[in-house]
Amino acid sequence: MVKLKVVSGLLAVVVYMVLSELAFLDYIQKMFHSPKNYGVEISRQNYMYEHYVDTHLTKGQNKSQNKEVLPLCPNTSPLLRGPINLTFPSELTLANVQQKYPQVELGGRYRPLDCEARHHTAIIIPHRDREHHLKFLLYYLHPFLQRQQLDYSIYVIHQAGNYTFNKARLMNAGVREALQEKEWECLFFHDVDLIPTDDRNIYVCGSHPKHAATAINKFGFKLPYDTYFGGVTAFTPDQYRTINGFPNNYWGWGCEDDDIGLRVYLAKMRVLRPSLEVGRYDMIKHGHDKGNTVNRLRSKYLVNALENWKRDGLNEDMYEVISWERLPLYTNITVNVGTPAGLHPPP
Ligand code: NGS
Repeated sequence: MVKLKVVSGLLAVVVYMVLSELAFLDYIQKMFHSPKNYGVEISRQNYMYEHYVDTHLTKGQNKSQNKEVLPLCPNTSPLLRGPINLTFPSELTLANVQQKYPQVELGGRYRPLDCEARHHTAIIIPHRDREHHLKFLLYYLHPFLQRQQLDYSIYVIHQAGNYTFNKARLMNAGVREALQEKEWECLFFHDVDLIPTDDRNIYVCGSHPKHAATAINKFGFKLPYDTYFGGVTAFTPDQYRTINGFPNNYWGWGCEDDDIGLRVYLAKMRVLRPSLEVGRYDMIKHGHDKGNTVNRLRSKYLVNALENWKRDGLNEDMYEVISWERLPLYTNITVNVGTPAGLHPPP
């Protein structure tokens, strides 16, 4: 009798493991075999439409910087405008953008002047050699966030040197550095070439990780594949710690975003998404950067995510700060992320 129980118990464990493995492989399979640029509708089964804003994260915050206590900002900002059309004036300079937004404090920090913000968001932008994109992003992102009445700061994490780009390490560095400055309640990870075009896409976190860039012009304003988790995503610090942040070993273009999408799935969390009407972005056109060649090992890494995610990520210290500057429109943090041979590889 006891033997029978043990055997059936073991059998159940084996069946469970096989099913989990199959589900995992099916998840990965979809990323590689979905028709690119074709687009899919958001599946209601795996993802939740974000038709509400979680307020539980911010209850009772009224720590004004001034002596006078400001009233809390309204639940829905009266300044929202909905969809806008973008233009990219060729004569625009960073100095113009700076002049346009004098209310932004040094380091790219802003707080509403007439009410106490309900939400506190750090924007983390990985960067190298994309000054042109950065200028337009700052031009549109500052007023976008201000219309949402957020307390926010923009951190640009710049990879030093010429070695292949490692966006994932820059993200982990950005989180650690931003959280040293303030206990941000929400971390937004933002590609430098994506400009949000509808301010109803509120840059706040929810009870699950968020994928904000659901409808990018490049993909016909639809998801390129069901499990796409790239472009702009958001986590509370706790959610980010739960998935152990980004993996550190993706060098070059591709799949580091799929990897964190997978981590969310493996950590048994769900994904919040704005509707396709609201989660709209224009991608500024460009080719692959010289220093960001396609990572040919990316699928191999992704398949190993199941074994690696708890070991490789935010828990490892994979960068060193070279400089930290509070510029008028953003905080510029330049970091050394080294190479696969370490932070100071032998010459
Ligand atoms: C997918 C990549 C993602 C990437 C996305 C969009 O196919 O890492 O394209 O890229 N995943 C795989 O290759 C499995 S984009 O057009 O924005 O450069 O984010």
